[in-house]
Amino acid sequence: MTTDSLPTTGTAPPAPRPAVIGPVDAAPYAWPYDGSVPTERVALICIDWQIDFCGPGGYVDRMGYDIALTREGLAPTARMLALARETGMLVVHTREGHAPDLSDLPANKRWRSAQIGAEIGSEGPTGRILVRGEPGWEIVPEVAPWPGEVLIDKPGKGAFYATQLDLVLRTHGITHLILTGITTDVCVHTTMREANDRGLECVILSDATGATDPANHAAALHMVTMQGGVFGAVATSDAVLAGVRS
Ligand code: C5J
Repeated sequence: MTTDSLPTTGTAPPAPRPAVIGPVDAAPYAWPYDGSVPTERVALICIDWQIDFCGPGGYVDRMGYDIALTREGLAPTARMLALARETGMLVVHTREGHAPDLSDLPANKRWRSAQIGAEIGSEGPTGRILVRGEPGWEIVPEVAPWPGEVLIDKPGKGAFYATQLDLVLRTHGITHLILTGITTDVCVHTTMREANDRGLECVILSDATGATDPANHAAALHMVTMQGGVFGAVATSDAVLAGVRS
């Protein structure tokens, strides 16, 4: 779905000015592998920037993890969103969540969440945990979708499983992905792996992602750099900005 149904505010944004990205200073290779790419073929993927993952009273907070860690990537992601909107990249936001009747919630996922005191579907300070339509499931204002941007609702960790993402990317002629979001080691990594297997050229941004454990964040980024870039490359948001030419 897209955000066409969301209310618009203020004046219309200026028309995008397409540009070229690359080479971007990245590890283990200058991204992308093919030297450069027009922004019309690039999607900025913003994964699960939801209150449930980085807001007070949400799922991650209820599990007892530090939301300061999952919030760290918000400002760099906001800068990437500004760049994507300016240069006409496809912007894709994802949200992890389940139907109110929990018919798409695997029993083992529900059981595990209950073990850690944050059962999916139970009531919390931000509504029912990880349930579509609840306050905690919404994307935080710092990186909120604009009208017309793509919104992918996913029941799992990867953004391709049981969603229309593959079709949406193909329809728009997207060949390259810039990944931001939370959490680095779970939903961002799973999505990057799924995208890589589809032949999409991916870069994950070290400062525009975050995990519930700093060591897991570092390990997830390091894994990407193995085998010559087994899933793609790792860069910073500054490096991407420096790699854009009009
Ligand atoms: C998790 C996610 N960690 N968005 N989801 O359960 O990474």
